[in-house]
Amino acid sequence: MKRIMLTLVACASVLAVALSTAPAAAADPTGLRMSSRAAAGYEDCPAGYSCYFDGLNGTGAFIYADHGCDYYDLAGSGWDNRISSIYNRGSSKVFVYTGRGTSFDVHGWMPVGQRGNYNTNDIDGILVGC
Ligand SMILES: [Ca+2]
Repeated sequence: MKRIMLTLVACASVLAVALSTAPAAAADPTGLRMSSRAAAGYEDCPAGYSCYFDGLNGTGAFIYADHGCDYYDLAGSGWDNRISSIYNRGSSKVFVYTGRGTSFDVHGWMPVGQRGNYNTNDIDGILVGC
């Protein structure tokens, strides 16, 4: 019985550590995660995610995506025409689009590990590559 109790305590400790290291996030209608705090710089983008910031140089409110093979339409999310900088800390190339429906264009892309400004505030959608 004592051994079982020790195992349970050990498991609870591991779970507590895992929960405390997860990035703070709230659900967002686009399927992207929305940070609960503003970023002070690119380094606030969690490792393994691609991050999209309202401000230049990785500052301000930001949203992030943790998996590839998904297109995120920003309509109705509060993030349409708002992204000003990107840091791709994920594992696949990221593409950003303007327009939607049957008329949209690739506005640019961000290779893995790269970051930079998109100071046009005209991004309507994000494709995280596979
Ligand atoms: Ca902006």
